[in-house]
Amino acid sequence: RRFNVAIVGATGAVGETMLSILAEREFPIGRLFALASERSAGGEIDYRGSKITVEDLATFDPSQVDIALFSAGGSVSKEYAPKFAAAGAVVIDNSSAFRYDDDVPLVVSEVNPHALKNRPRGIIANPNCSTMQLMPVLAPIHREYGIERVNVATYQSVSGGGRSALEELGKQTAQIMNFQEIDPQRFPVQIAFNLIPHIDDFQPNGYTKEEMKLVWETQKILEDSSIQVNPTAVRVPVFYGHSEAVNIETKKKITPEAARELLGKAAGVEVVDRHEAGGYPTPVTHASGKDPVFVGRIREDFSHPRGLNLWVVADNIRKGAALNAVQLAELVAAESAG
Ligand code: A2P
Ligand code: 11C
Repeated sequence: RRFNVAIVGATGAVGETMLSILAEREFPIGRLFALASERSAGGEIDYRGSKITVEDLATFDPSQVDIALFSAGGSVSKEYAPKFAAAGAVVIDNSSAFRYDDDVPLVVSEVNPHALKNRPRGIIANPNCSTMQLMPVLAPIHREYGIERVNVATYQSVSGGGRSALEELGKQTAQIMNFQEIDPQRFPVQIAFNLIPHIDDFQPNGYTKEEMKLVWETQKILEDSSIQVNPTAVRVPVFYGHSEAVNIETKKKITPEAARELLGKAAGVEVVDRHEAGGYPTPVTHASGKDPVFVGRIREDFSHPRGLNLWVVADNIRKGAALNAVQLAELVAAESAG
């Protein structure tokens, strides 16, 4: 069986990667619809050598769509995802619009695929990139050793902020190298040659929403609200690939050797952990453009009897967004085959 697929936000950083991953993985597409705003309607995008005309989401008829992948921001999802679902499409939504609703499953393909079947609203949420890459690493450890607490500091690349954010890092870098004044637009302060401990909106408790997503989404995906998560989310001047310094406290002690062995067998995870120069993953040398979540610097936390340290790196646009969305589409497609 073939599926009519719509990409909402097809001209964006995530949308265009969704298209290339659908092609790479030879998703069984019948008709493909590339949707965006009125601004880019009428333009053309390339899919496996043929041209597809971008259509305006606002005037598009969703009744012909089987599976819709949304990545055009929360407000677009809030307005249009229910319309697509009502018209009969299964919606896979990459925004934070529905992630915390009890009747919307939040799914990482390797971790909780069973949750996707229970979708009374016809909407499945794709996790946020910073939580996404942690899950294939934490889930097997949680299953065997029980995770009580996670301390995580993120080092998030600018591509998480979309095309305009990528452009701002490029432009500011060139301006600073040429001794020109910069004028921050997309980020609150200068991002080139700087770090910004502020992603998404501040919450009443003093954390940012990006930090709270790590708490809410980890508990929902691992189906365990007793896991404590203590997050700090930082934007760094890297184009592609989020990195995370992670410290976990488990119920049963896990040694670095046991962690290396367990993670070596985990789906979607690649261990890169040699104690030598370059023997650890970085966004540029390992993650960018690749599918796995890379883990290195696995070592005992000698300040705690059951603590372990990890360094986790992945391509935030691929596993963190577009790849997982396509993997969820594959799971949905497999339902009608089985
Ligand atoms: P457009 O190119 O027409 O603005 P990014 O995250 O890289 O900034 O991309 C955002 C994506 O969401 C783009 O494809 C953008 O389309 C799309 N988008 C933004 N606002 C709307 C809207 N109101 N209706 C439809 N698509 C939208
Ligand atoms: C970032 N994580 O790196 C964000 C992007 O909740 O889907 C995705 C925001 C979200 O800026």
